[in-house]
Amino acid sequence: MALHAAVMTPKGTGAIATIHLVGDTADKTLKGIFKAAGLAPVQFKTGNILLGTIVDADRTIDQVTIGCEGPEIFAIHCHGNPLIVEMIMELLHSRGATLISAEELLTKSLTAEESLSTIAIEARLAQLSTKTIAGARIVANQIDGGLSEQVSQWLKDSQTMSLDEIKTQAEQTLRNSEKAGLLIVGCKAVLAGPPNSGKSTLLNHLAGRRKAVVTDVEGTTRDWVSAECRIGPLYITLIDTAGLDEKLAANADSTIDHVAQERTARILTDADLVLLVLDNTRNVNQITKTLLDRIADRKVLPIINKADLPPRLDPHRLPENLSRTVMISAESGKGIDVLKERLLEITEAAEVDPRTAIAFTPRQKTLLKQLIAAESSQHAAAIISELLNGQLCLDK
Ligand SMILES: Nc1nc2c(ncn2[C@@H]2O[C@H](COP(=O)(O)OP(=O)(O)O)[C@@H](O)[C@H]2O)c(=O)[nH]1
Ligand SMILES: [Mg+2]
Repeated sequence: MALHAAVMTPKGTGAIATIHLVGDTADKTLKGIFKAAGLAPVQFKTGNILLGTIVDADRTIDQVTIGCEGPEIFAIHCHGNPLIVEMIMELLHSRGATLISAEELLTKSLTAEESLSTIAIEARLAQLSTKTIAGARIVANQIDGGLSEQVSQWLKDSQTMSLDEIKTQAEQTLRNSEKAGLLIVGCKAVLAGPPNSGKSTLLNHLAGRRKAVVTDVEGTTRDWVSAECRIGPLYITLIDTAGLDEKLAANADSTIDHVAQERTARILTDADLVLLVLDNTRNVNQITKTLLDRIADRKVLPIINKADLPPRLDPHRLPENLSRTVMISAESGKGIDVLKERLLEITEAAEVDPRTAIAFTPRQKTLLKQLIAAESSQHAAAIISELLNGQLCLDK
């Protein structure tokens, strides 16, 4: 392979950053810019770790360790300051390395390994961006087991296994994939509800810091604010939207409100889960038809907030699909534990066995759907081999 360099650690400042230098001239290039500590001449032997400095002519850039991962693969571990990383990358570039992203570099080296199936390569790539430990376990299991194993089995048994059997398994895999996706890429939860019900207060409580503006003026949160939090095994992006208020939406003079409402509607469509925050001090009319329509086909967790104040909302008058409510006080934190439990229950994320087959890329999901719709065994066989060894598709 020609000489390539990539920063393997995520963007931002960490204590240490790792740069990979890969290619047939990597050894020679490194010898030109690395000065080993001590007197011994530099010997890059697979398995060795060397301590020294990266130098550009007379200028020392950083003290580093170099891991010799293979005859043509080196990992330079430098200090995490992005400026140092940039200087080393510039130096490597000036010595002939093409600078690429971690994903691109990994894809290059993985596709060069002929024994790896497309699913295995996808799993190795997905490991770079997995959001939770449970998700990482699931993805790691797909390299040899899980989906790789299931699809190989289909390929092997295509003569003995009936198409219906394969389709039933494919359907199950797709169902499991939805829950597992919440662990692999994270869960998007949208806070919705009438203005002033306490959405921003709840976001701040769950995120553990003050982020969304809390006021008692209706329609304060005109745009949206997001925050990350962990609940059990889940990594959740909470999105606080503009109150889904018909009065605001209908207000033709206020373009900002209108735009905010439109955006809210779009965010709602994308969400994995809606946290519907209702106000304990207002009657059931706070739930407007617009609001109901917008959350109609979504997974909804109904929350009654302001439990510390005298109640006016009769839970029995709520629509059937919103009847299993959780009472909380976002201000005092009362009931938040139950809310977290219900959230895990609704997403069913904790139930995913990491050994099961999971589709974790759009390519895999599309092919599984095609397989379920396949009309003949020949067509199915073609889809199955495409699934296992087809062209890698890097579009997210
Ligand atoms: N008593 C009480 N007040 C609350 C509670 N949660 C929020 N509030 C108040 O309700 C008002 C509206 O809250 P906010 O979070 O801005 O509502 P949003 O419009 O839904 O984002 C603020 O004055 C909050 O302090 C609660 O649990 N109890
Ligand atoms: Mg708000």
